[in-house]
Amino acid sequence: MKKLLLLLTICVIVNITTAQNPLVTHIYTADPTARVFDGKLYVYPSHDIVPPEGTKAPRFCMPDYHLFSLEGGNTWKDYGVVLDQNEVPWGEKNSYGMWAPDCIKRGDTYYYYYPAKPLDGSSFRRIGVGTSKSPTGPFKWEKSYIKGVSGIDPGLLLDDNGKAYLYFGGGKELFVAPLKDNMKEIAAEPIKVEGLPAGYKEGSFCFKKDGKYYFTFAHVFADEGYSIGYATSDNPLGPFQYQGKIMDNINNGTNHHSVVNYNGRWILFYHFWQISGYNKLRSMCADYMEFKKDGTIKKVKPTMRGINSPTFGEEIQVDRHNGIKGANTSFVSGDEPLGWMVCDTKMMSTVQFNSVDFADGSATKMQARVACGQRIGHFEVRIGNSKGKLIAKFPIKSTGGWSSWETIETPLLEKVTGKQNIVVVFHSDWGSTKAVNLNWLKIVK
Ligand code: FUB
Repeated sequence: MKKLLLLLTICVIVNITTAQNPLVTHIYTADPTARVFDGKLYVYPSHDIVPPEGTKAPRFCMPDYHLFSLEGGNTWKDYGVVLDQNEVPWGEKNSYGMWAPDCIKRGDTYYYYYPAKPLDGSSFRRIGVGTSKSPTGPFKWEKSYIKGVSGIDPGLLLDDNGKAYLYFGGGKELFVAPLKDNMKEIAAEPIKVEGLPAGYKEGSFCFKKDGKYYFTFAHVFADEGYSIGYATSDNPLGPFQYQGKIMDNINNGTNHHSVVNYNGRWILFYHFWQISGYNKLRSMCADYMEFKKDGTIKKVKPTMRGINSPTFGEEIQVDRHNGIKGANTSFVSGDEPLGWMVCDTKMMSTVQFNSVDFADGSATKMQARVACGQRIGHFEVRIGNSKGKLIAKFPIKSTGGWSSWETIETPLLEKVTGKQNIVVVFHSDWGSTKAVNLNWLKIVK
C-alpha cells in the first residue's frame, strides 16, 4: 500500500494518462460526473488524497477538483486543478470537503456546481457555482452559495425546453429544485424526490431518455452496502416510481455515478478502489449500460476492461482484459508508471482484449512493453481468437529481469482495419511457469 501511495505521489506530475478501468491512475478520482459537450466526453470527478501529514483528516480527504477529457479512444487528459478548497469564496479553509461536483452547459455558458463546507457554519455543505465559456474553465466562482439549498451532491438536469433542475442531498431523502434562468438561484423551494425506497441515499443524477426522466441515486438497503438504484417519471420534479438497481453493491462503500450517452452508447461512470484497496481513495471507472426494450435498465456488472477503444499510439492495457487463460495479472513492478501487467504467462496462455481501433489500417508496427528474466519463446497477437489471423509475433528475450522493462517492436504482418478483438498467445517451454511479463501493447504507424 505504501509503495502504491508513493508511486501515486510521484505520478501526480503527469497530466496525460491512459487506462481502461480505472480510467486514470496518476491521482485518485471519485464521484465522476460525465458530460458530452459538442461531441467530446468530459468527466468532472472529485479528488481523494492521502491526508497530508499533520492534517486532522475528515473521513474523506478531498482538497480540490480536477477535470478530464477523452482524447482519442483511450487517453484521458487531466486539466489540473479547476478549483482548490481555499479558493471557494464562501468556504471554510482547509476543510478537505470538496465532495461530488457536476457541470452543465446552457446556451454558450458552462456552469460548474460543487459542494463545500460554508464559512458561516450554516450547514454541513452548501452548493456553489462557477461559470465559464469553456468546459475546461477557468471558471468564475460566485461569491456566495446558492441560497435555499443545503446539502451535498449536486446533480443537474437541463430539460429540452431549457428549464434546469438541481437535484441534491444525502440522507433518508433527496431533493430537487428548479433553477432560475441565471442558473445561480432556485426558482422555487426544494421539494423531496418522491417515490424512492427507504434507506440512505445520495449521488442524485437525473437524465432524460425517450421523454422519460430517469432519476438515479446511490442507495444503501438495510441489509446491503451501496448499490445504484433508479426510478422513473414523466415529470422532472416527480413523483418517481422505483424501478430497481443499475449496479449491485460492489464491495461496501459509496457508489456515486453518472450516466451519459456518448457516440450512441450509454455509459455508466462510477468509482471503485482497486488501486488503493481502501474505500476512501477511489478511482473512477466506466462501463457500458444497456436498456431493455421496455425502457428498463439492464444491471451493469463492473469490468476491468471498461469502455475505451485504444487506437494508434495509445496503450492497450491488456491486463484490463476481456478474458484470460493460464496467466494472471498483478501490479506492475519496477519503475513503470502505476498499473497492472499480465504475468505468470505459460505455454498457450492467452489474454483477450476487445475493441482495438485499427482505423484505416495504416498501422505498420506493433510495440510491446515487456519485462523478462529468461530467453525462450515468443508471443503472438491474433485477431478474434487464439487461432485467428496472426498479425504480430514478438520473440522473447531477457530484458535483465522480471522488473526491468523494455519496449520492443515488430512489424504488423497483415493490414488490419476497424475495431477488432485481439488475442495474445504466449509460447514457452512446456512446464515453464513464466514466459514474459506484458504491460501494454501499442499499434503504431
Ligand atoms: O465523495 C464524497 C461523498 O461520498 C460524495 O459526495 C458522495 O456521493 C459519496 O460518494
